Amino acid sequence: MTERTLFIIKPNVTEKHRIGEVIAAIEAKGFRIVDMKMERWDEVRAGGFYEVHRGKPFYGALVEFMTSGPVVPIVLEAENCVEALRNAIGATDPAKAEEGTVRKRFGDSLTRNAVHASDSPENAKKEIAYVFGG
Ligand code: FUP
Repeated sequence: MTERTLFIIKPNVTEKHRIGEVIAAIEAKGFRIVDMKMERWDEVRAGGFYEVHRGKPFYGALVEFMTSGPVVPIVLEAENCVEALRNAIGATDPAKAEEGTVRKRFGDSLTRNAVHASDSPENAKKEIAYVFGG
């Protein structure tokens, strides 16, 4: 089934000027870009996005990282897009991600793990609405 998901290129990638490489990797795997922008998040915006993690030990560092530079949110479309993109980005911790995955290639640490991808079709809808409005 054709579905959509939210993909976000995080500040450690934008800082290293490797946005193009990440997008090329994703397009090469067959994901179609249907919307995209570059913006800087403040604490309220980043905190709201990661609301489910509020109170966890890594929450402060996560919000600090996500507000440290520009992010590039992208809406992607493909067959089975949510699960396929999760497979393409690899494990949350880049050190544990498989060879060839986006997080293995572009992640620097568990916090600075290069990209976000929605973890379910329901969350994809919510996150696209949160980030792109509507
Ligand atoms: P993921 O769905 O793979 O992005 O992972 P989570 O939703 O569990 O976590 C969201 C973000 O919090 C991760 F991208 C990185 C960060 N995180 C940590 O810094 N430490 C942890 O132990 C878990 C997550």
